[in-house]
Amino acid sequence: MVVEDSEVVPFGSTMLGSVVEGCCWWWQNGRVTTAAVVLLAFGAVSVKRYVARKNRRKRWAAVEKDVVVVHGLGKGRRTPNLSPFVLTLETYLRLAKIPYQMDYEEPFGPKGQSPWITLNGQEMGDSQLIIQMLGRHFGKDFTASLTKEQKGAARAFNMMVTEHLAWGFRLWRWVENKGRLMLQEMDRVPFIVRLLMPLKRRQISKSLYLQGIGRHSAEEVHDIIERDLAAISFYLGDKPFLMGSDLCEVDCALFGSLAQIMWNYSGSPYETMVKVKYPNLKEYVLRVKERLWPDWDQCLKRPKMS
Ligand SMILES: N[C@@H](CCC(=O)N[C@@H](CS)C(=O)NCC(=O)O)C(=O)O
Repeated sequence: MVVEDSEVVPFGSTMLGSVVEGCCWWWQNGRVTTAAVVLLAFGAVSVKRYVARKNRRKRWAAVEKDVVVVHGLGKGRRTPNLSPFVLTLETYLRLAKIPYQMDYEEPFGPKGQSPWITLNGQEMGDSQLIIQMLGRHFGKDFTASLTKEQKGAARAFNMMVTEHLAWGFRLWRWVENKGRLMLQEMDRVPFIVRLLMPLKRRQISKSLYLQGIGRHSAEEVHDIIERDLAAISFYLGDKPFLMGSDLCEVDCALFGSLAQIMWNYSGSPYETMVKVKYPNLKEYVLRVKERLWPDWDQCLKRPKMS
């Protein structure tokens, strides 16, 4: 078959042809320039971030002596913080009457977690280690008047809350609820946070699996966690606070976690456990809140997310 000249469309004049030609031109003439521009942009962003980081540190180091700067994740709509660990630390600072200020600009610190603090220019991570260090630094020990047996129980409950219950609660928040309620409870959700949610969920699911709790069915986990909550409820009984009539360090950890359940876990089985099945836990949370957080509502204002 003879093809008429007019039917032959030169490759270069088709859309695909133009793209291919453009790419060839770029490969021959432009790739070095493009690489240089990308490198320069990357370098400029890195320098800008480095300078901003240095300036923040200068600002935090210049804070008044013995005032703790707490770096944490942002506030929630119904709790001053959505992280049980940040809430624990803030509650402790209030109990110990240690002056502090919050910072939400850089939530992840030397251990890659939230919270962390700057005190007199020194940085430190992990809420429990921070509480121990602050206790020594400021000469505060709220367990001093407890018997050895009570001290043992306080330590055991503290570990149960921070190293066991916390995993169960995390599983509900990130896997069972897929982080949806948490996003709703944040006042402002930066686009980047939404974008990275699936990645974070996968990362947390992996850590839950490695820890072990992520290998159980949801029903099994609910049962395991209920046993913890029941144990705390039985031990608390009619006492105002976990170890008796006075607040101590373990109450901060317990409050930090249970407050999340009270206000940020609507519709979870844990909400029913705390509010209905073991109501002394709910009353306990309200009691601690009343004692240490008289300004709770003011602390919810102007939520700020990093
Ligand atoms: N043991 C730590 C746990 C802190 C923690 O798990 N923080 C969470 C926020 S609630 C976090 O930073 N997660 C990010 C991550 O681990 O990558 C503490 O007591 O401070």
